[in-house]
Amino acid sequence: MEYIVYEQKGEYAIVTISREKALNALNSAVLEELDKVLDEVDLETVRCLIVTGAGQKSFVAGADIGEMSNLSKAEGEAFGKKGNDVFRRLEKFPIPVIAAVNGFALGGGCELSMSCDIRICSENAVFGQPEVGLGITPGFGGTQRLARLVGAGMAKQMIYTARNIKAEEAYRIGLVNGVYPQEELLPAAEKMAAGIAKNAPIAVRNCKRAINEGLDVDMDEALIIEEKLFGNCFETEDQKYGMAFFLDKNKEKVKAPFQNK
Ligand code: DAK
Repeated sequence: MEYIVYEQKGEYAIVTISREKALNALNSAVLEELDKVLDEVDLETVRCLIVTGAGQKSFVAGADIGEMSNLSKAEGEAFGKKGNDVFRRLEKFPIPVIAAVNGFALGGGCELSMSCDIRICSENAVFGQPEVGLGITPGFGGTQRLARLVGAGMAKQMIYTARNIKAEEAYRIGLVNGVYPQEELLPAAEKMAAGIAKNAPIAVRNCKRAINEGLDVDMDEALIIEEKLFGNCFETEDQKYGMAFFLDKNKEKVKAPFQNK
């Protein structure tokens, strides 16, 4: 692959968008490779994914404005679908995805981070949806995901004004869960990924589904979704082992890794 670097590190893996000379902007090739790399994730062994950008300046500075500038309506729609499909795939990816936002996350970059389960960022990170300044609307889910994450009022302010916000403000409004010095960002993401990876994988996956699917329906339906996914954990080896370990009075024992079974 030309623009994506994929590295598996034990039970988690890192996807790095690597198109540094254009601040990792998303052109069609990057979007296609991002889709392809998800096919390569070995879901038997990888329990958490980290998405980040190459370099110390930018996570993703948006969709590629050069490529988009001459699109016809039909081409614009096709480009939008390509982005939407891969972002949605990431959002519904069976395992948790952490965005380690290492700089600019503008337009499609902010939208990419919002399709991940968790966002943490470096101190120099900048978030924004500048699309209305370019004559378009956010097109990779920005109007929908930003409003769900930070509330409609704040999302509308950010989107209508096209004003960028810095890391601390992103933290204050709940867009990111933590802010780190640049050199500590990836280690923090890796530590979080490793922490997630050591929990029972079937239970973690079911939590992701329960939260995501539950947020799309009313509370009555949401609780039924939760019940089913809760029930689905029973009779797994990991549930039996996890509970038996807790009930075992011999606290000297070291907890064995969960088996994903
Ligand atoms: N696209 C293409 N190239 C980009 C880019 C982008 N989004 N952002 C930066 N670059 C390129 C620059 O052109 C420059 O290339 P060279 O001139 O060196 O060849 C290189 O990266 C370095 O950028 P700068 O020289 O501008 O660096 P600065 O530090 O001065 O400024 C900046 C950094 C991030 C503030 C600035 O580059 C900037 O404002 N970039 C654009 C940010 C932006 O507006 N992003 C949002 C794009 S709109 C759709 C679905 C989704 C979307 C659209 C349609 N459909 C449904 C159809 C999404 C839209 C967007 O994301």
